[in-house]
Amino acid sequence: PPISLVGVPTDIGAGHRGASMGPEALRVAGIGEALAARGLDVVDRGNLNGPFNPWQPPVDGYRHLPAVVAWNRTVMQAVGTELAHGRVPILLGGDHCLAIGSITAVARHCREQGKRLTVLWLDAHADFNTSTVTPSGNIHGMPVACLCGFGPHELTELGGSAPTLTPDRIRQIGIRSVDAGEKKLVHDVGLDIYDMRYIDEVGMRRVMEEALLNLGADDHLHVSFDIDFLDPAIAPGVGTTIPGGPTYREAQLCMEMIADSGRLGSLDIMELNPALDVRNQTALLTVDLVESLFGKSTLMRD
Ligand code: DIR
Ligand code: MN
Ligand code: MN
Ligand code: MN
Repeated sequence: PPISLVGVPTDIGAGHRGASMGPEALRVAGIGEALAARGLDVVDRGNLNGPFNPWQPPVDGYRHLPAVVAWNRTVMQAVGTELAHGRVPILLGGDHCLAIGSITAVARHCREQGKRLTVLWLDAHADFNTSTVTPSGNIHGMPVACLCGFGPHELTELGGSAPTLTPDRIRQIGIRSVDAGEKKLVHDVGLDIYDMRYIDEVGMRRVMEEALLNLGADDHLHVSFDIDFLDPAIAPGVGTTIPGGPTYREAQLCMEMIADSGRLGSLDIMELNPALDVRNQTALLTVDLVESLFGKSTLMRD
């Protein structure tokens, strides 16, 4: 299927400045060329526009809520347009709050097409905070909660009504940092979390087999890839590094098994922070992994 790259140059929901430069770092690392070299039809739509980051403290538990809403409306519109044209949108973030708009558009598309949506959330964090339990007020720590109906109505009802998703449609992989109040919430809603301990115990292969189990022909798979999923030893260019993440080989296997499912319909690449990177190595690694996500392998013919 044809692919559209959509840049979203903002760090409006993050706790560090710099993810706004993510889209350009991914382009400099050759994301478009790498996908085109796989024989895919790739169009770069350029960057979306939105409010600048005023770098204000949180108000009532949310930092920059009106600007976060504005960016997410624009993202929802852009992703919806690509899906309606039968294309696979790749969102180049930008911080992870933008997954609210992205996944809200994907959920609407699936409803219209009678498809079931499964979301794979690759992240060090559960991103299930709310205004009352957040330690930071940063909305990039809240997108999964918002999508499940917990959050400000402007975000939970971005697509018209809440919830956009039920927790059973989400599988989280690589989790190793969950805040105290957030722990209770993810437990209460029964979120399907394949945390690092589980990956250690059973291995990435079985984790992915379980996470991808029962995907049928009518399923749309959305991958929301927070680059801090990766171990900081290989991916230093993110705002919130958490030690003990997937290695290069584990991350490759994760991507290859998603590719093998044949169901990938949309992708977010979030939280890449070039201001914290080392000679663009995290962007280059991301492009390498995205090639695998779109089917590159050592021995199989294209
Ligand atoms: C933390 C950080 N849990 C917060 N979250 C991040 O501020 O809510 N998510 N970095 O990706
Ligand atoms: Mn994260
Ligand atoms: Mn995240
Ligand atoms: Mn589709």
